[in-house]
Amino acid sequence: MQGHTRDLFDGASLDTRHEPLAPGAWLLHGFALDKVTAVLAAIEDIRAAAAFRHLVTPGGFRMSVAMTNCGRLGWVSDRRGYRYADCDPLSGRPWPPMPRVLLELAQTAAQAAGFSDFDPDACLVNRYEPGARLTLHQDKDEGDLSAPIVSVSLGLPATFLFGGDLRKDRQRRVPLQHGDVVVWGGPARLHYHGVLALKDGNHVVLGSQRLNLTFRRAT
Ligand code: MD3
Ligand code: FE
Repeated sequence: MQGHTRDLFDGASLDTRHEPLAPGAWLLHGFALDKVTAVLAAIEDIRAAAAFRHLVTPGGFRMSVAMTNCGRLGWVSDRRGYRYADCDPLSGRPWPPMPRVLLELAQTAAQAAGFSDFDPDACLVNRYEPGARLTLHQDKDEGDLSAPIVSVSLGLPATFLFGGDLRKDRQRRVPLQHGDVVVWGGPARLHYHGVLALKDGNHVVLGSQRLNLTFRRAT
């Protein structure tokens, strides 16, 4: 079913349409909205244990997006390359565990998109401030490319760029709002994608930032 809107007791509405973006890719509008308070509390705990930091690419550029991780493995980048690591290179300690509310959100979203046994072992948390962006790339550092990736957007809206299997393939622009969840797997798993520079703004819950969680099966 598509295009329905559920009314809440307080008169606010929860937009929960499930929009197919491409074979294997679904945009679940508002899927995370009813869990936002718990999700933000979980991110606060993660941030306290493993601070957001601007990683450096292998080519020596400081990323404009600030990152941290939770789960058994975390995605890191430095002059030596991109990889998953079981410890935070800033602290030397294991990444904070994946909070149950995050794991359950990722699994229920994957299931809604047709991926029934998603068992993520890594969650990358991206923080965008105005001007921050992610250039076109593929997510291919994961050992298990049969598992989908689940992405949760919070705070300021962003324009997502969503291409094909080749860098040169035509890109679609997909607006992502607070509470939206995207699941991509199967034939869409290696599609090129990116995020346009975040526009200035003030979000009622998160102020002038956007947070994005990506859940992956890294091993
Ligand atoms: C790919 N993060 O961390 S992925 C990343 O908003 C990353 O921070 C993005 O790309 C971010 O590697 C969100 C979201 C996404 C959504 C739909 C897709 C990626 C997709 C559809 C096809 C391919
Ligand atoms: Fe990506």
